[in-house]
Amino acid sequence: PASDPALVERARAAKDTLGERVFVLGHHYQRDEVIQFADVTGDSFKLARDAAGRPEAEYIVFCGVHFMAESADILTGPHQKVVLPDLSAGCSMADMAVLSQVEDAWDALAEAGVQDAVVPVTYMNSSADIKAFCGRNGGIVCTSSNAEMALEWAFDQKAHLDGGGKVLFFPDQHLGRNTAVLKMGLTLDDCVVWDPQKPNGGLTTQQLADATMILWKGHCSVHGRFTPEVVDKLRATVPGIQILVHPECTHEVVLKADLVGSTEFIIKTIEAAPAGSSWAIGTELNLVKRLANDHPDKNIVFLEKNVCYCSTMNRIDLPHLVWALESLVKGMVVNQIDVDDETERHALVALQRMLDLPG
Ligand code: CIZ
Ligand code: SF4
Repeated sequence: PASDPALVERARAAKDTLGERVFVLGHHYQRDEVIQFADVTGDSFKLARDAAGRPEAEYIVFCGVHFMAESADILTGPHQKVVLPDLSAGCSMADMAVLSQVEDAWDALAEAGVQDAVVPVTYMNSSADIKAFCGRNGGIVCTSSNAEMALEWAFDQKAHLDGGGKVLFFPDQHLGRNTAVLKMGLTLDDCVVWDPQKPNGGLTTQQLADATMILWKGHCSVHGRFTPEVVDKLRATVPGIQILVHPECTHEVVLKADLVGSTEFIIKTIEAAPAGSSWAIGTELNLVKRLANDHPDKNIVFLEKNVCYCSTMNRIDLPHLVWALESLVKGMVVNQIDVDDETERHALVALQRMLDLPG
């Protein structure tokens, strides 16, 4: 449905009034009604970088979810204010790794006598205090575009140890497993899953000693729902269809796909695809619909009908954006995301390690 013309007009007017003072970032999974007002679009990594490249903008309005706005706040200057148009736009995956749980796991690794060999690696989709934990404990942040390089970096930190190092990877077990097994040459047997709901993660000391990848039991409530069966069905019914999925999908789905990669990779792949080619895409629905609209010469379908939008991404709608922008016009900064200095300092260490990765 087209967005309400009166709201479109109000958003435009507020943006015009604010001019260069405001910079609006739009994540690929956002609604079209919001994306039309984004100065730039991107995945969480690109948006954080874009925000850092706009020191003249007094206000960064982040159309995405909470952890992304936190990362933007960490990577921008103290004079810049980051606004999240709806504070309830969280990420269920990020919420699956709570700092106290991660600290408990860390202590358990010490008790098992393996902590010295472990490097913590957190996916960008985590809260600022989890990133700060990684900064304080020799760890690094990664995204779905650079997870392989981040794991290589992590194992390099412990290359001097007999038997090498281990990685504690959170919150997304699927990205961790897919990267370890499909990119790093590890086997499924090298991976164990740490369940924060169970004592000692549900693992024995021997299992912790033997594992190379300790995967946090977290997942994305959207990407985790695609199934391998639907891939088989599509291949049987649409000749020549290619399956393109995000690495947050389960290992079984990724194994059956033709191509796997970050949202930026998915977009580039579709842009480069020949006219007439057929694609089933396993990522958030707003992005898949936009790709289908923008490429009418290609046959683009959503991988699985039963999977729906990311409900928290969708909380940012045009009324919330208008409210945030009009408040700024009146000099009121609503829904500011302000990470405390101590957390910011340590989180920046882990983020900087990622930004310093080659490539
Ligand atoms: O699933 C997400 O939220 C993704 C892919 C985020 C991002 O942009 O890295
Ligand atoms: Fe979180 Fe998944 Fe939504 Fe991304 S798509 S914000 S990982 S719940």
